Amino acid sequence: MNRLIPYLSNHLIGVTVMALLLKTVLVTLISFHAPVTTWYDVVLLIIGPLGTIMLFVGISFLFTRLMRPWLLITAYVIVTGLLYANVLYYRFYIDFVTVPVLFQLSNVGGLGPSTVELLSPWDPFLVLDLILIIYLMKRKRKHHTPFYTPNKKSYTFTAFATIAITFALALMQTPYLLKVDYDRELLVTSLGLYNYQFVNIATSIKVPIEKAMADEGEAKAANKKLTRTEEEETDLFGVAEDKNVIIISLESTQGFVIDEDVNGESITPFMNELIEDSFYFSNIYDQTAQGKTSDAEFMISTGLYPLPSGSAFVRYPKNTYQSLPKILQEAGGYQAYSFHANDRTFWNREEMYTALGYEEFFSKRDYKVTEENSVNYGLKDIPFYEQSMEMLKDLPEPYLAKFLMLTNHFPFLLEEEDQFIDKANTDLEVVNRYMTTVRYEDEALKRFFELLKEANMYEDNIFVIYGDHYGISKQYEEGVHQFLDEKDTPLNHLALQRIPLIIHVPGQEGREIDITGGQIDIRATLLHLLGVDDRNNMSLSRNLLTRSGDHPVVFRDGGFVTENYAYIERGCYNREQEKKVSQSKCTPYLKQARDELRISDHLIQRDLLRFLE
Ligand code: GP9
Ligand code: MN
Repeated sequence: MNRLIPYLSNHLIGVTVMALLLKTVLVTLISFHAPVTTWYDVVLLIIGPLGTIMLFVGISFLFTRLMRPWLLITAYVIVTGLLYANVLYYRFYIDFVTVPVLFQLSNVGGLGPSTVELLSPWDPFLVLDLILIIYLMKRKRKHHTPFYTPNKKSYTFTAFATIAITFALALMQTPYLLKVDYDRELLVTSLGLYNYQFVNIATSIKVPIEKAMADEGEAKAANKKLTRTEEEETDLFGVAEDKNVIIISLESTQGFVIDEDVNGESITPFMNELIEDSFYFSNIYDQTAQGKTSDAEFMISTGLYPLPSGSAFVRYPKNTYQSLPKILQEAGGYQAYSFHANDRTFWNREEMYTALGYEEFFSKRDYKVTEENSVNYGLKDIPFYEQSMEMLKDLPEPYLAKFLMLTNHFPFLLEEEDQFIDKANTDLEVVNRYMTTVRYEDEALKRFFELLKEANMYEDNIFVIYGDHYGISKQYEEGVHQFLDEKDTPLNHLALQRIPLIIHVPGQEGREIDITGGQIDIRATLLHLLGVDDRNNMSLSRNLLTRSGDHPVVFRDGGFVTENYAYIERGCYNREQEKKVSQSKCTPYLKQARDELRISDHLIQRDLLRFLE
């Protein structure tokens, strides 16, 4: 002890760095529940915060020796403050503070009166190290020992090198890390809470620059290109006028499961029955890209295509959109709500929902999520609906309520008690399990309808139920071909890209509509059924009840499918003849596809809709 105290006192900078590091590591483990399963994780956990802490503390070198103790304390307060702000924010939002939130303290204070409730008796431990630091400083002053500072150059080099190594290691572990800037949990656990702020800052600089390049002329030109003249009248226009709208996103649900069974037991018994009394669109294709669930939500809300890379939800949440909630609000005084028992920041939903005009987002924090009622990504679909009902009951009408299901998500995990059918019997376990999670999803849907009926809330809705994207990726598709007893051909692969689309209006007679269409068309179709004229809106969505089978359904990679032709995997196919044909047959459609994608991209990336409000 006799030697230790003077030693620590001499190395005050090192002591401060170590104290802040230790605290950050403990908080990351205990408060943020960082998953540490490998040695690699341990290394990242420790070096992640180290470089940035060193930089903060090192700022004191830039000033006179007299000021250094004060600057050291300032660095301590900043780092501890950032850490504690995140601890509090995380306790409430299960999320991390972003730089803009920090600058708008009222937002962090958005915790408001509940902040007191968020305090824990353990919190004072976060500043326990301050006692040691102040004691060491006082001792220094008493003994008139100089304020020891390490060599500036090597210190700065070590700090930057540590940061660089952290990024390199994190990227080696998760190569797409910087592309998923929506996944703050992953960023914080890979890069450390403080390095994550760099990513945060970089993102917030890039977006406004791209936006600044746009002008009004461009917006008008795009608007002209989109003006539609087709006849839109059908006998179904307005059949669901003034009804509440319930939109259900079936997680990872592909069309092939409909009417299929495993060992004689139906995979989707409820949906099969529902289809009998619904408009069932049997040829609708998945058009999502890297934004997956959020891309489907984006298309349905905006009538625009997903982005070529990344998710529009993540990259353009500050844009102006002519969204479904806004159109319905204007046309019929609707208010829009989204129900999804996941973190608010996943796919940046919280922020994007505001831009899209949602009134409220019922997310994980609004549900009782326990180990017993969760599987895989979180709350199971049946308790999800049971709990959602309680919130739905209180909403003012008319409402647009969107429900995002979750259980049928890769890798399709389910407890024994929730398995209502046998697994399939293909060579691929993932595919075998998929049948059981789809069956569970179907059961949850059935439960939701029962609950609505029990509460006398069933009749007054139009239900739009759609598969959000594929569940079985190309990697496992062989198992599906095996299940369906078909060959692995490009056209069979294309057929598997279909998702179910069921539009149910209680009281309306069911019919199958086999027009070739895409998810982007859901919006125009729904508006038509609600009796809302969509022709003046800037969207690429086409009404499935009037759509031409010759108009290409555009995929994000530039491919397409029409009634007769398809362009996939760089080949042009005649679908009826089931054979590859000359590229020239596809050329006009390919151009149309490119044009549509270009207009959509410009509208989003240059935020053109803001000029046309
Ligand atoms: C999670 C949900 C599922 O919130 O969106 O994620 P995804 O299907 O997009 O991977
Ligand atoms: Mn999904």
